[in-house]
Amino acid sequence: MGNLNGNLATHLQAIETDGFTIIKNAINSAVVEEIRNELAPFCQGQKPGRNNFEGHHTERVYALLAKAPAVAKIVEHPLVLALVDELLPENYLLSAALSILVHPGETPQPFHYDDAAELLGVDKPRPRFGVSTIWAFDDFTGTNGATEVIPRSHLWPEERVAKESEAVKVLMPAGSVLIFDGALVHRGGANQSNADRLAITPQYCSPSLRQIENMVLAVPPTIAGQYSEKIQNMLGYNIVSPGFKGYVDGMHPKKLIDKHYKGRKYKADLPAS
Ligand SMILES: O=C(O)CCC(=O)C(=O)O
Repeated sequence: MGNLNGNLATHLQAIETDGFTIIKNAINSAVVEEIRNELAPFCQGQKPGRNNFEGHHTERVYALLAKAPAVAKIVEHPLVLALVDELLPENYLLSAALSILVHPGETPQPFHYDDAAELLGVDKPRPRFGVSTIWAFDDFTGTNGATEVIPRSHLWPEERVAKESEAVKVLMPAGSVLIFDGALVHRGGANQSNADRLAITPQYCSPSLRQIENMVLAVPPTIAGQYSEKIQNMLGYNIVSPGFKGYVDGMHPKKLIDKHYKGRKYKADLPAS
């Protein structure tokens, strides 16, 4: 199991400066296998990507928390969340959680960044609105489609165009995680090997941003109930103040998971008077 061991500040500094950091071997091979096994039924070659971004030689599985419950182990991985806690405002959301199985023959993905915060009318460089992670479920090698990042591109102006020569391959063993600023330019690499490359990308965003995946529809209350309160909150089963954002029919959304939920006005945590 990877360990921040007081390196939290080093990782945070790397994300501030370079836009990314890597925690090697953050999960062990048993967890890697458990998640791979849960995903396998959804990766049977039936649903190749629908465009160059998804990748015509790639299989993507969305709404993962409705399909592969062990994925929760990486979504709420304590080392990752220790960093996200520092990088995003309280009550941040899970914006996306999908797997990306890149088959041999895949071409490079277009360069992009994940936060889509330009929709807010805030050009880069801008305050941080998102943090993305990419977990390796196969070793990321020089030839099998390892994610490529452009160091420091989270600080670029909006109009700057990425050059091929600026991209750096993220080489890391299975079980490791790349953590990066939502404005960092990156892409999935070309798979020129003869083996598949599996990754899962949980992405987190500011509570003021719309999630990429519509999480409360993707993971309905009957399924969300099996997860921790932290995950339920990140999916959107929570009220965020100010503004009472997230209520359903005037009520706390956790009531859809547990009809006995007492809501935010419940006083049990207050000292008895
Ligand atoms: O597959 C990868 O390595 C990166 C994929 C990615 O960045 C995306 O689809 O947003």
